[in-house]
Amino acid sequence: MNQKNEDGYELWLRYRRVDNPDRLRQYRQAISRATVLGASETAEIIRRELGRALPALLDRAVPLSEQRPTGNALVVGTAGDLKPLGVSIPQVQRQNLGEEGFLIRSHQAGGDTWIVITGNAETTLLTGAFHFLRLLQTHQNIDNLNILSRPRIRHRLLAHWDNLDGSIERGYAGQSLWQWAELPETIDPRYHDYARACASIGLNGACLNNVNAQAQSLTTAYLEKVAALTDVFRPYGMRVYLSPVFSAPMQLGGLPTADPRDPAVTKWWQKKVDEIYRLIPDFGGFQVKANSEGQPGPQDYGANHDDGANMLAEALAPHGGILLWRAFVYDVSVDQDRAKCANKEFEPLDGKFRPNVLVQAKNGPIDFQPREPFHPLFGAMPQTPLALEVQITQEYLGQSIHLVYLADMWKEVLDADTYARGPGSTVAKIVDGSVFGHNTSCIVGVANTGSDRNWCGHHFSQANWYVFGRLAWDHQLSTETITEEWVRLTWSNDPLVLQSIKPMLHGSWPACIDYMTPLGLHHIMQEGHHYGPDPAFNSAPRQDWNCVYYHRADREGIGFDRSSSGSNAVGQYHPPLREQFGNLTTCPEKYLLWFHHVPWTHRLQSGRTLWEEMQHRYDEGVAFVEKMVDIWQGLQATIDSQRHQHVSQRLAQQLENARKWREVCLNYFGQFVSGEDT
Ligand code: GCW
Repeated sequence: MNQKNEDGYELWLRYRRVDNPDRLRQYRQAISRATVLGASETAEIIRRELGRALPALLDRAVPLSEQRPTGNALVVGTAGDLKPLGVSIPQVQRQNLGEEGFLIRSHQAGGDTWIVITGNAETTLLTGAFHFLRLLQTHQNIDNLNILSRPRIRHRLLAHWDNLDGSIERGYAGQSLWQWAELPETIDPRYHDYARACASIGLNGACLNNVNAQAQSLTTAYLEKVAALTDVFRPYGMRVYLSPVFSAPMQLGGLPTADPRDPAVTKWWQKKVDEIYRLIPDFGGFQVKANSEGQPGPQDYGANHDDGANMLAEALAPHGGILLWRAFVYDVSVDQDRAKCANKEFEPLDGKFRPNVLVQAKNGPIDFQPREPFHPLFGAMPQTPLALEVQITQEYLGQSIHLVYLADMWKEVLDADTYARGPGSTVAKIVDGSVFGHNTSCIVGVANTGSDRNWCGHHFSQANWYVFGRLAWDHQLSTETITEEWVRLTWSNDPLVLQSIKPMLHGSWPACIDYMTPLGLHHIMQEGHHYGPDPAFNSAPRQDWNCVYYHRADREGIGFDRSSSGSNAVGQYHPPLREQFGNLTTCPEKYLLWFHHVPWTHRLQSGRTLWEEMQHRYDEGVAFVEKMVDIWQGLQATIDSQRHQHVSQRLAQQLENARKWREVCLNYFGQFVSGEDT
């Protein structure tokens, strides 16, 4: 079978003819025509999407109209618009849908059956339409539909670390999508495709510029460009956010200070925010990195995070904007253990933030490592809504060269029990607001998109964008469900493809941990670019930028002692976790070297000594990449050669890199291990 070549631009929206004859028959029977009610731009987008998808999937014409259909049909409209057609959505159900939910329901209209997609706003109809198309793309039964779905988290954002010169910090898929030089006059058609892709997986916001921000992004000229992008995104239900630099009042306003307690500074921000809302009435808000890695912030003036955050939040509040204040801070004067810094700075501020402030923490306390225990800030600030930030772009996980599927990593974090209000206080439930009763919530994914034709560099990195959106919408979905969807949508519904790719995806993250940083090791990547291994590195300007700071290997053993006899970072977790993590014998082995300095001869559950186990893990990690190479080879005849070759080349590189990781790490750590330890 020779498949037509594909370049990956279509992502998971490929709309190939349904190649299951029974399903095709069912779909053709159920959808003889389609009606999209409403005259808005969004309704037009839905019409375009259905006009593109249905004839392609069903391989025949599907007439589209704005009229009451005859025959079996797909009907899309808000509850209000459906009424004249005799479709009434009960009040309770409408309430249940909330602002963003959609309902897909089979409806008897005389002798005909309609499949009705509805919701309270037009953008929710778009999400519902994409959901329905996904059912067809993945060959699901569409008889007797009754699907009500609403997001568990209110703000679901991609954060772009894009600089105004077009480069992307930690971007591995080309240049920024935003053509600042051409905006606002020229609208790159790709902006529509970007918003469409985001909408299709339920995302509703994008922060356009790097958190290491430039003041220029707040100038009127740039705001006009941002407004033009917003005009494109709006009908897709996507809001726009910006990262302001805290010192902007000095750089742009010529003020002598950016002290948040100075009335002139407050005034400057108010005027700036008012200007933003004049140009962009539905502007989402700000995401701020302050007093972190050299960025300016309130502490430069003896003020604190709450002063800075509240000043900006007050400017945004009258317009309905939110303020995401990042908790990624690690000032050595706060604590010698970087993992403890954020809690030490932020916990005392709980209760001091304005209602539209969300404190944003990364999934773990260090920095997007292949695996980290959850960030102890989740559960430590009951009075403050906390936003969760994960990194879709694979800064520390092989960038766009390694196939590493992040679904299970995020799920592990979301499902982690913080015990903040007893058992069941998972990170997911803290983030969605349900544990502490907050009515605002947010999840942020650092984007992996760029100007590469396939958007993400690696065809398989698209899966991480996809799964981020799906989990942001519903963190209760199983990763198996999402994986199955993505493979069917992106590759094929062919059972051989499914059976081959699903285990590759689910095995790829554990394998990456094993060949890079097994058993709780972390941050032993090369300085700066963070790509390869460099466990010996010890010449950074700060201790906690050195790899030796993190692994602490010596003649006795290896690992960072964060138990109560060490840095006591375990003390930042609620019981029973602090005891569990703090005790060498009860600490889950996946976090062993994160929390303990462990003797080389310590025996693990496998019966192997630590050193034997480390060697075993590195071997296992490499072996899995070898397996992926084989599995992929077996799909040569089933996958189009363009994408097949692209992935093959990257897998070959990944294998070479994984072997390198094993060689470098085992050689280096092996020096500390004496004959008797092995
Ligand atoms: O992981 C580190 C990255 C920086 C990044 C920083 C942050 C945007 O290496 O490139 O800066 O985190 O999250 O602020």
